[in-house]
Amino acid sequence: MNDPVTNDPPARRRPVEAATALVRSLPGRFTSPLHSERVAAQLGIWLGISFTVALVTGLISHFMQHPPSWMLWPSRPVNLYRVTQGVHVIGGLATIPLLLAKLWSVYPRLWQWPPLRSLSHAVERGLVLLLVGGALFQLITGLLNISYAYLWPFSFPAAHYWTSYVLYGALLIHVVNEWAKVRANLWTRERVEAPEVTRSRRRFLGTVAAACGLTVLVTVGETFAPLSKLAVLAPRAPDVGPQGIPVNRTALAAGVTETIRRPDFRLTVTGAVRAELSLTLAELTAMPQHTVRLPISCVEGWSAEADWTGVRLRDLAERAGAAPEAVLVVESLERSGAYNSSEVRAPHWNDPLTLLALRINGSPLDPDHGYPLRLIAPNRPGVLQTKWVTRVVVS
Ligand SMILES: Nc1nc2c(c(=O)[nH]1)N[C@H]1C(S)=C(S)[C@@H](COP(=O)(O)O)O[C@H]1N2
Ligand SMILES: [Mo]
Repeated sequence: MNDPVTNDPPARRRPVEAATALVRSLPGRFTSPLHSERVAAQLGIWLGISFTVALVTGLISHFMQHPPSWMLWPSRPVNLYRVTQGVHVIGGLATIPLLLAKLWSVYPRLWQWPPLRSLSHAVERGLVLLLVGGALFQLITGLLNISYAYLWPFSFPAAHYWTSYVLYGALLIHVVNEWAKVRANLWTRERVEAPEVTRSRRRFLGTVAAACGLTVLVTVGETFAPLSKLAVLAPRAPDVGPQGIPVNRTALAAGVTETIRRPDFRLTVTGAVRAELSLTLAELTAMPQHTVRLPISCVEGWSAEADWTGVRLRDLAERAGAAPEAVLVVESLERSGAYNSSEVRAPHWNDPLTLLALRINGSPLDPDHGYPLRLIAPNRPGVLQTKWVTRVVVS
């Protein structure tokens, strides 16, 4: 029949109609029982847990590195940051297979027809877009960042931090929106499922769990030494590097190969002190030496333990007459670079485990580990364990 208005022959409208019909029929084509609300709800619960853990451990890391003035992080337990950051990074990696499985289980809904039914439907879909985009952004940039592939012009920590709020906000609203489905699928018993559907659902979820477990198994050795041989996918092995400890920034990259060897090297303690100190290496070595076993716990998830020997930061601060609640800024010979100084607040510098170390595992520090002097403190991100230390400013 020709168009009643234009009297055009029907062939002219056919491509549009055919496309509409195709898209309309798409959801019906995804016949796998794994594209079900039940699978989506089960994976959703696990994703909700893992994103919550990532948010909490991520905020711990952020606020340890950028504490507001009233916030005082404890220096114990010694391994706390090592654990929270290991959980953050390795848990994040294990979330990748989980997220892919979830996206696969729900992707037929991308072809919902009509795409937007109402304003509230549009808002709901926009929210899902934000959720999926945010989750992919966090996991992909996080993975690239720990692999040292900085493929973007922005600051990763800032982007990762702010995106986490957007993502978690979208996640909370999503959970509220979907809660009825979760309850209907997971907590009400009257739903009967054909036995073969149950079997294939369990097999699928088992495969996803195995993929997550395998991800942990081949990376956890970067912080858990007994499994270091299995850490084939970890960007850093905990025992590969000069003196058996990994290095991120070398002395060469930091531009300090000349300055660290200058015979006029001094450690100065200055600022709000009774008596400024200016100490040679020989004078530092003549002070009481202490040996502590502490890890370097990098924000990238790897960590490595060593025996460090040197002078207590507390002894230096007391000798200079710093107030017990003072804030110390430890400065490096490295001229530029985001990590060339770090703040040490009272709980950390008063801890007898906090040293300016001269030796690692019995030998003088390798230039790449901070020769002649480096900061090492308990429960502290690696980025704050300043290497090539030359000055302590008290305020
Ligand atoms: N001056 C300075 N100190 C620094 C860094 C840096 O770039 N410059 N990197 C930090 C980071 S990110 C880590 S994880 C540790 C690593 O110490 P290591 O190289 O001895 O293992 O050093 C920290 N100290
Ligand atoms: Mo680091």
